[in-house]
Amino acid sequence: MRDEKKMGKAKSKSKANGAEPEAGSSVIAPPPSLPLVAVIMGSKSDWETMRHAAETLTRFGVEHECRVVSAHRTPGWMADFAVAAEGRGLKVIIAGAGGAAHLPGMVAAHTTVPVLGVPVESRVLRGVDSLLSIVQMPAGIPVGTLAIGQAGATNAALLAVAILANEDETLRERLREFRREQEQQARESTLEQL
Ligand code: RP5
Repeated sequence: MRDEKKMGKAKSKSKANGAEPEAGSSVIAPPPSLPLVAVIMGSKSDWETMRHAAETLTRFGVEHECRVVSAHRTPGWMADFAVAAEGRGLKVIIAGAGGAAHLPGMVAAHTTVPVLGVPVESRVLRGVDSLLSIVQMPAGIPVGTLAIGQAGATNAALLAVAILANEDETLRERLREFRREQEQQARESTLEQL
């Protein structure tokens, strides 16, 4: 969070659009406000998974943007996005991709902003291909790889919040509160008596 007033506004909406960038666009347009986290994905078809990252960031009031950026279909635009990330003030990039999931690794190769990779469940191989593509980075270019699918997307956002919370005590307290609520729900769970 940059400041509390700004965060208050951000709680209600993200800059989620899931929209394709304009063909041939090589300039990253300045956003109306400054997102701290980017949620990017290789295809619009990844949104059903990646929306869980966006929803979690919204829950914590973290300014973020959501974009389709493809390592294969928009390689030049992907490189422009990654190179511009630090200068735009992004602190974490969450990148989801499926199949030959090169997006997280290729983005990480172009920036020192931390990249968290979410393997999207692919149709043919159920996301195992995505997982192996993302997790097996060569030493020197790290991608923090999460679980396949919704859990990975949610946890990527929670990790992004934890990273930002290192510099933001308000956000740290929201994380603690989230854990308390989660624990309470688990402890209060009741099961059908057989
Ligand atoms: C990857 O290819 C995307 O991340 C997506 O998971 C997968 C399939 O893309 P579509 O064919 O559904 O656009 O680049």
